[in-house]
Amino acid sequence: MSGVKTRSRPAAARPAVKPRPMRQKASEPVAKLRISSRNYSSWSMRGWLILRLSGLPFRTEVAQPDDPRTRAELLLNSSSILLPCLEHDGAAVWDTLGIAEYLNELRPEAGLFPQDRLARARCRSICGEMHAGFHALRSSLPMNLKAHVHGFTVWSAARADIERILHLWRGCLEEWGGPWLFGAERCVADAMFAPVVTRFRTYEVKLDEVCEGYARTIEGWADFREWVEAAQQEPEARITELEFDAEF
Ligand SMILES: N[C@@H](CCC(=O)N[C@@H](CS)C(=O)NCC(=O)O)C(=O)O
Repeated sequence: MSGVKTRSRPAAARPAVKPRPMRQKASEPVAKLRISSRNYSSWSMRGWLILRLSGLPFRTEVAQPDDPRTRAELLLNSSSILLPCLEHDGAAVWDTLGIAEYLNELRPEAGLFPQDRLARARCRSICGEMHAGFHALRSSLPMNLKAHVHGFTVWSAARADIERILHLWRGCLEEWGGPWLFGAERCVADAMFAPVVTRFRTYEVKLDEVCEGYARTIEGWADFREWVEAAQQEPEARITELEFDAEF
């Protein structure tokens, strides 16, 4: 893992990335993103970060997916009942990648996907891989932003997932020069892998220099920090059920 040469510089020496403008178009309807737990729901975190990347003004509503009335209501909007779910201008969009594609169509200027065709192809591939895979990692190292686990033993299947993720990160950082996966600008892929960074921190997964640099880049992202801070304030409730949900 160590000794990989990349064109990216150490995080501290890099110039700050310009924040994206948060302009609201004159007649734009206010969007609503329904999420579940900020502390435990990695998909909610991804959806929320992607919305922030898009620059679309939105409000966030925290649903209690284990409450029967909420479940019935969620079912009306998203047949999967799963969160996050975006409601905007008559559209209900669920599933993180569905939300990303919707926002990309709505706000192409936001650069949710890289401009370069080859980079965009890789971006879609690794986002899809994150979305559909890494089940061992997701189930045995669940996201829990409030926790810190010392001496955690990572079983072999989860270790293989971790190695694959680090391989993907190194490949992108080397090819596009960092500090984000696809170069100087954040994109959907960074939002997709942001919860993985939190898992690495929670369970003390050791990273080589290149991946550690990328993890720090994610941790320096103002929107990411805002989410993590809000998660610290989240009241504990109904959580044991969520904590062991393999999809988290
Ligand atoms: N593939 C979906 C996964 C969404 C998902 O699993 N959401 C979980 C929260 S992280 C959920 O809504 N669980 C509630 C339930 O299963 O009732 C996505 O990309 O949005």
